[in-house]
Amino acid sequence: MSDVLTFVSGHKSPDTDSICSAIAYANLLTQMGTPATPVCAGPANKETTYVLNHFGFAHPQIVTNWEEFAPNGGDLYLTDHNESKQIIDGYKSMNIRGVIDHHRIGDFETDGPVFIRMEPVGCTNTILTKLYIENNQDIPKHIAGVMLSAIISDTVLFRSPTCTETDKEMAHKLAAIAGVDIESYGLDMLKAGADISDLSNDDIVRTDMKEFSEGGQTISIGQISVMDTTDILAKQGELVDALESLRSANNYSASYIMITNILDESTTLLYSGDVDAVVTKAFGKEIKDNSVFLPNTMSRKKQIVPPILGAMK
Ligand SMILES: [Mn+2]
Repeated sequence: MSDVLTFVSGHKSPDTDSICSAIAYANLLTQMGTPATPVCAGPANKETTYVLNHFGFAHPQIVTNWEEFAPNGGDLYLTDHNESKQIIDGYKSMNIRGVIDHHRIGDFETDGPVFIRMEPVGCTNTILTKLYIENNQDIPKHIAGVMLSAIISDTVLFRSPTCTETDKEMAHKLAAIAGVDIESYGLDMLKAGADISDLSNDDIVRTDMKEFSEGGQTISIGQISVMDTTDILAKQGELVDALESLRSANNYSASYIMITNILDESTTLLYSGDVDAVVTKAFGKEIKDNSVFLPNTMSRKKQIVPPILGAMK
């Protein structure tokens, strides 16, 4: 046995797939002979908290800097991300051994050889389900529950354009193992995540925030999902002000927040920064008061990031 510690982590501003993929992959590595510990980059959001409580998991340990957390280094597997800006700070001191992801490849670079499994599916946990099956590993009931939750979350109960037949197929396998009714459990879970009643404007614009870079400029894009946009859009001006504070504090060229209505599958995109031309070019729609309404739009990865980065070029 080696005494190297092995960790699995999802991205900064963790979402349900990020935390549950770390739990599921750490368990798979452990079952296959490499004891591994899941960690996360920050506190679980409401949806993920609901999931962890429902299936009886403790909150994984939070790591904000690898050099401080593991001064002697260790092995690190990344799930649900690969871009350097989304990896927990100080990761250069760790030995990155693998990546399981379903996002675009950004600026990913390692010192040594690495196990990579990337597929253009709707959720990292879909790929992990396949890895369990390919390795003839049983999926424990409660692990299947959090894996299913992640697929429901990332595909918004199979409604997102990122959802593939493979996601549905793996979700149904997981539901059978977990003993969960996908529709009723899924709606309860999404409802728990869509409760924004106690969030400040600063919290709202930072929800599920990710950074992206293009042509030497960095932008942030957050996403908040709700079942009714009336209350949140009533304070659109205040939210744009909060975005501007976020943008200037971090020197971003722009900060965006997607306000996604899960039920009618639309997104209102708010932004700050001198990017009217970028937004107009990206979406070809009328912009008004730093916002643009995008029907049939739920996916940051597929429908927001590519047009915005494309328009920045
Ligand atoms: Mn994901």
